[in-house]
Amino acid sequence: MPINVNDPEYTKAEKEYLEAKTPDERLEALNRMISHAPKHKGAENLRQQLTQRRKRLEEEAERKKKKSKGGKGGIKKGEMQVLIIGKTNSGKSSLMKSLTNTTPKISPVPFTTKEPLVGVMDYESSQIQIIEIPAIEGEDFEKGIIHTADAMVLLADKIEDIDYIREKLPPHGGKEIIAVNKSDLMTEEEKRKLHARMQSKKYNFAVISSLPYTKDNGREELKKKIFDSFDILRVFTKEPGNEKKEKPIILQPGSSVKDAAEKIFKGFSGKIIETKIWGPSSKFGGQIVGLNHKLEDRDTIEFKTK
Ligand SMILES: Nc1nc2c(ncn2[C@@H]2O[C@H](COP(=O)(O)OP(=O)(O)O)[C@@H](O)[C@H]2O)c(=O)[nH]1
Ligand SMILES: [Mg+2]
Repeated sequence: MPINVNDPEYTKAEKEYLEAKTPDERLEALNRMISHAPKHKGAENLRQQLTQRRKRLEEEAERKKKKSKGGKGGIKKGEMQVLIIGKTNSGKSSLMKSLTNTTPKISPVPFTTKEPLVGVMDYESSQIQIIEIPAIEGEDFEKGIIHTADAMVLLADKIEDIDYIREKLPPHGGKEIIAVNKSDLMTEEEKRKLHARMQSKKYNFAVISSLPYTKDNGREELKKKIFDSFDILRVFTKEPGNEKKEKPIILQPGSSVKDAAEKIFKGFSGKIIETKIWGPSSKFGGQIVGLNHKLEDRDTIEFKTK
């Protein structure tokens, strides 16, 4: 027979246990129930039930962990990595489809995306890795990847959801871009008000529609904001007599010719006998510079080697 527990801490923990959205939350609440469960003999059964439940939850968590480690393997972090984070049905998969080379399943059924989905967005001759992670309020949401991402698009179809998402995020060093989706369902007046509110909050934001056929949908602006959130230098390289390579190498701002060479492979800078440079950091096209020359975005370098 269930016994009545009067401890308010226990009742609170039980309520949170029942309402928990993720296994972690559930386990945490259960641990508090256990610590506030009555200690007397009459409650022995209850205590036993609770600890058994905990064992099951822990085993389940362990199994999940193994599953996510095996099979698909981890996600290899791209040089520029951006996450799409939001509640279910906010349009994450639709946005993923319109920004990248992926064809995710799009559906009004809640929690359709159960695993992170990785795609690539080509922008300004850079490849940006974009990852849709499962809905933030669902049980497939995993915080881990947020710690190391370079930037994240917080996607909402209601302005109220933005604070909810931000509160759920663990501490991170990535840039946040706020995107309010489904602007095709808003009137001009609503859009104007939304812009004003976002500006007054000083958000870095874009108002978008992810539906492919919508015009004036804010997606180009969002792409630019994603790209601009990376403080990077793109430097093109070429060999004497050849065209420059299509893909730039990506460097930190303030990098030198030597840094660029070492990025190509370690020790390469030692083999260079002459460097010519074209673009923003050069006084004139084909200027000969030393290894300490500071590069700028969109420079082209030509290395002559031994
Ligand atoms: N009107 C409108 N509907 C959208 C937009 N983006 C997504 N949807 C719809 O919202 C539902 C959920 O989309 P989905 O991309 O699967 O959302 P997710 O759960 O966040 O990945 C689908 O029915 C989409 O067609 C948009 O910009 N405008
Ligand atoms: Mg989805």
